[in-house]
Amino acid sequence: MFSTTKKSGCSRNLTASSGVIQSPNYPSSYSNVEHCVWIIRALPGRRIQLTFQSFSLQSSVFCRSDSLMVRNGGTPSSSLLARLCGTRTVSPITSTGNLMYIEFQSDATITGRGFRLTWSSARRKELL
Ligand SMILES: [Ca+2]
Repeated sequence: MFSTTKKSGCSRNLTASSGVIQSPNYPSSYSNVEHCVWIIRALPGRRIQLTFQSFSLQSSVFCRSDSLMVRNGGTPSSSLLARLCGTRTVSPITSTGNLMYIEFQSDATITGRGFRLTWSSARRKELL
């Protein structure tokens, strides 16, 4: 049941039980004016965990310039689990349900190396 459906550009719908998400061109720097959305859809009753191997985006106040946003659900209006930028160690992020909406954006100047993460889904108790 592995499938990856291409949306536009770097955006993807992900329905496998695990996988890798990385910024465009990683491990080289991402470009200016990127916009990628990854929607992870796990099986009902499962939850999703992201584990970051590396994270380095342009740093900015409130991550207004470049950002990675992780939402607890499958839409852009789902509640925000994390808004990330800068160069940092990111702790694992876990959803409460079987959907996760991940959005990467960069503005018109200054890029960074980007990020790489692995995601996996498991029955609720297995991740806790
Ligand atoms: Ca930037």
